[in-house]
Amino acid sequence: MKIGITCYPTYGGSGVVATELGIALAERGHEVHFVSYAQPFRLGGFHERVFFHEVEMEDYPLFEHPPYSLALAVALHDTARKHGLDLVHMHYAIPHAASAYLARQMLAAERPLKIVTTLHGTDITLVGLHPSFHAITRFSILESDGLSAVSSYLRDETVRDFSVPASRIEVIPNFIDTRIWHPDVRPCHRSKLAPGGEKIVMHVSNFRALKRVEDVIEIFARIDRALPARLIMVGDGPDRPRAVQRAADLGLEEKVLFLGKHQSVEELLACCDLFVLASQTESFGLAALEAMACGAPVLASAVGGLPELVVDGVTGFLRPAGDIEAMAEAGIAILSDEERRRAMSRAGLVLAREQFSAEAVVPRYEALYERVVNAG
Ligand code: GMT
Repeated sequence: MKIGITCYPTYGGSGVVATELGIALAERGHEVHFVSYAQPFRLGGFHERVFFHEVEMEDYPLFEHPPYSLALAVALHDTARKHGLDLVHMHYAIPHAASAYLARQMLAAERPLKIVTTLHGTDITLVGLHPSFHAITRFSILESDGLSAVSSYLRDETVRDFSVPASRIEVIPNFIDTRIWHPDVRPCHRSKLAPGGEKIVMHVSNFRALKRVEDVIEIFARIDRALPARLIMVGDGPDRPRAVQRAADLGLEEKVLFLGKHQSVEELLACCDLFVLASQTESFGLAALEAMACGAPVLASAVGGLPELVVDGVTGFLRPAGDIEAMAEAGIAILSDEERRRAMSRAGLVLAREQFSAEAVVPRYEALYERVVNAG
């Protein structure tokens, strides 16, 4: 098939999944055309049958807010026309699904163009709910020929808040490439991150408010009182200064390392003893899956789609969002019992490989594409 993919190209789980999907589809013989305002950051190097088309935008003094949605519609239309795309797959509904709808309408007189939209998270649970976006989000979701959501939780939210029939949304979970995300990634950085042999606690995110990064610091402070540990904070975003300040206030500057954005997160996760994701909401929690695939037990909030990924008491622990004491207690329970920690690590690895690998998940997207294209 010839498939167009649009996603946010910068740091973020939806862009990561879209990029990995495109690469996996190309490896399986499909021709993949990424259409976005910049090259997706995980799309480094040459991949056979993968192409990138940058959305061209003309700046004009009248435009305080340049109309990216329109430029994207034109780029999708042109790419579909020139390369004979069978379908375009939009990751994150806003504004991508609306741009795809426009492209389809523009092309309608010449040929059909099918649209698949994958709902990822705040397109449904936050941004899409705002009155300025709700109607267009609902319209463009309903106009898509195929729909998927990354968790049952997100499907149910979409049904409830956008009145989309549940039967129209297929739940296809996110996935990881197990060639990249595995426990024995080299080089190993353990001796540099924890020179005294301390346990390594890790958090990876974009440091937005909903990630509750200050909670991560508080949880670590309690773990640190119980056993020798280091906290590695990976990523960057608006709440990083608050987290840095909280670590300083708690006298943890020597024990908490803020690494900022990192290109090879798998190298870090491979030496992680406990991954912490204390989010307020999370439709899936891709970072937690990446950690599991690298062999780290996960301590996470029992919110959104996280219970569909983390098996409480088996691959890690789930505790209420914001319950710092309960989370710290669970973290200490994992880190102070190496046999249990290893058992959780093994269980997480098996789950990641069996249910959330590219081999397990990508065929489900292919089946969705087939259905959409053959629907006439
Ligand atoms: O929805 C967002 O806030 C952004 C989005 C992203 O691009 O990172 O994150 C969502 O999609 C990811 C990939 O499917 C999921 O792993 C995240 O859980 C989800 N974020 C939220 O639901 C807050």
